[in-house]
Amino acid sequence: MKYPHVLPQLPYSYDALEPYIDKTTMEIHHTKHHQAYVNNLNSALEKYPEWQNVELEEILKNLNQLPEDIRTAVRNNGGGHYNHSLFWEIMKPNDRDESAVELKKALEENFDSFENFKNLFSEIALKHFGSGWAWLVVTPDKKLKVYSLPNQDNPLMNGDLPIMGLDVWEHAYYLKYQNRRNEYIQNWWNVINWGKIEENYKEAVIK
Ligand code: MN3
Repeated sequence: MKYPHVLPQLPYSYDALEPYIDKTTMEIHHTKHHQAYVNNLNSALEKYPEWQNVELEEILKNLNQLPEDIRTAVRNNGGGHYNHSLFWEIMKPNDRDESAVELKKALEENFDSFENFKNLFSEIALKHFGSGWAWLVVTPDKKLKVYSLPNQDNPLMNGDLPIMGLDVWEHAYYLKYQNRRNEYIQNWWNVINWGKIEENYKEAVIK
């Protein structure tokens, strides 16, 4: 993804993740929140042509090299654009297929069992204080790891590769779930696109 950044199309309709994620939330999240990150990222990069040809992934890995006056804007809005682009892709309606065999094997090896992984990820997402994301990442030594980060920060900024992320900003769930973040998290497991996450995993381990 490079400047000028554009809002990616959702790979499904706004109501496709019902009843777990409601249509209105999806529509506002995509057309208002994500669009705002895209617009603000473009305005930040507008006056620095030398950064316009750099892949967003590379920019996020090297934030300290950015001109200081746009560093925070790019961290927040570049992070927001990257995170949401990943988020839409790792969801899909009712994924009941038992694919992603390699990923699930790796999750079992790293977290003892698939259930343990789910519980750990859910707990980290639940306990994250304030706005942020829960992440499943591949570390430089090719291990799988789970942690949360504040705001729109991204594992790329830590040298890890994100393969799955859960948005726990209130804008992601408040209309339907209000303060019940745990219910949102538990329901979210019904709309995971395991095939896409496995694809991300395979790409990350060969990088
Ligand atoms: Mn969001």
